[in-house]
Amino acid sequence: MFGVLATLVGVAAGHLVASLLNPASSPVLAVGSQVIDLTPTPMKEWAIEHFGSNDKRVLIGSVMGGVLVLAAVAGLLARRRFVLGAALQLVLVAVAAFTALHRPAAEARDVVPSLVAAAAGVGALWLLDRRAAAPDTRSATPLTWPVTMPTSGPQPAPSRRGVLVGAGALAVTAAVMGGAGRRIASYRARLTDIAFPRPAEPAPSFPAGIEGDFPGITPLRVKTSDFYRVDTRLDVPIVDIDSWSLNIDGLVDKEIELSFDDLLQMPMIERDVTLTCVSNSVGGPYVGGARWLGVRLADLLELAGVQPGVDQILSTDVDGMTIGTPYELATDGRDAMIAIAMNGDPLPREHGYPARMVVPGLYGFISACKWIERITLTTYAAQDSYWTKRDWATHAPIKISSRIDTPKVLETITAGDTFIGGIAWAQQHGGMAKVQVQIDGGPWRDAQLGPSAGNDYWRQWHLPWTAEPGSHNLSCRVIDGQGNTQTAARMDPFPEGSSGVQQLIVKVA
Ligand SMILES: Nc1nc2c(c(=O)[nH]1)N[C@H]1C(S)=C(S)[C@@H](COP(=O)(O)O)O[C@H]1N2
Ligand SMILES: [Mo]
Repeated sequence: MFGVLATLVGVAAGHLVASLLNPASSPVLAVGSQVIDLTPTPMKEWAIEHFGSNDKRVLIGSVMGGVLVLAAVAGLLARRRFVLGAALQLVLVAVAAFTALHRPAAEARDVVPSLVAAAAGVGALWLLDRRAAAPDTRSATPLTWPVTMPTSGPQPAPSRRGVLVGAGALAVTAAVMGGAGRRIASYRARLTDIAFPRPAEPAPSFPAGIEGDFPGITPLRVKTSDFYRVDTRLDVPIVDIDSWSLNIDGLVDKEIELSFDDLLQMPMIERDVTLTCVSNSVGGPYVGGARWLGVRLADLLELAGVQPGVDQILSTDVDGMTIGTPYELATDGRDAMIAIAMNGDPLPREHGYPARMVVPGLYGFISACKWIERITLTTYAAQDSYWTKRDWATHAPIKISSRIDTPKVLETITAGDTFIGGIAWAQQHGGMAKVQVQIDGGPWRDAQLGPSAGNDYWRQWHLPWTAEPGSHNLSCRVIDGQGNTQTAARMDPFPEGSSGVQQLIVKVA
């Protein structure tokens, strides 16, 4: 109990100090991030599949749980010998300090929150321990000066009241510090207003989706706040737009450094692009459509002058995370860009503020570097990126796929006239020709397609259906403009993206 409370005080103090310096150096977050990086790929896959977007909360919860169990042990040890308990606490903090200092972009001052956590934790433990050992002033004989502690005979009972008051005060302190830390971090995370230039190449006007007429189908443009998020971070980096810059280096004629204002001066393109995660299983949620505004990657590379022999564009984010993009694919004429706005607003922190890469047709893990700070022209032989080190593919074009949004898995619907509907996407250039639906293993029937927002964007579809009572098996598949049909051959997301055809069972009553 004491150990747990003292540790909470320490962790909260560390979190508060970290929110002022660098939120990622908070002891819990540092350890949590380290756990993410060390988790073997199959286990990560399993976590994403079972906890979905809750995977981070589950992780933080387990790290905290583990720490608190050790903290309780520290508390018990401290009751016997204070030094032992304090030592165990210090070991815990040392682990946090070590991980905070070993993050890719760590600075020396990242150790400060852990030091504060250590001081506060051990201090709290000492206070509680002393209270517990202090004689109860109410039941003791009136104090006389000088106080003579009995050297033999029955020891006075420790003051229960003193312990409770001390524990309560510490609990309140921990809660206040923890809460303040969160508040400060989110206050510092608010975005500055940016006046965006008019795009030199605006996107065509965006068609109205069919979601209004066919409720349950994913909106043609996903609300920014509903857009899926996948990254290795527990927090979001707080980037100061005035000191941020985008650097281009490696095998280039001259190194380039551009401030955010420099970027704003360049010609902007605006594009509707569908982003997909390689970890998405067939029918899964990690795919979204948005309108992006940014500078063409080709224009930026031209400023630097790319030398012969380059086959990888290695992007580095503000914390040293790396993503490798195949050079020949990113520069084959597709609208690869460094985006600074999403659906007309600055990129939200979660999606890469102040700038990120967007490359149509490539999975996010080999293209969509958020919080980007450096673009290095290099080779796969010379440099490995984060996921390549974890054995994921280097060349992974998005596989054509489709999803049934409505009816839902295991949903019970009423018999009669209804519809089946969803979303589908094909690779760039080819575009999309058809979506087909199969009911109870019958013939594949052509669905009606929603409006097109270009070849780099997904498309809605629906098929009228007269649902007979009973249980039904529904599937869908997409056929692209070059005649390729979405394969039924099942593949897991690792190492280059899932394939197969979604099958779901619905009940009609
Ligand atoms: N810096 C950084 N960029 C990143 C990632 C990351 O972990 N760190 N994750 C990538 C992955 S796997 C995907 S699918 C996309 C997701 O982008 P979103 O979160 O904006 O949807 O971002 C990519 N960019
Ligand atoms: Mo991803």
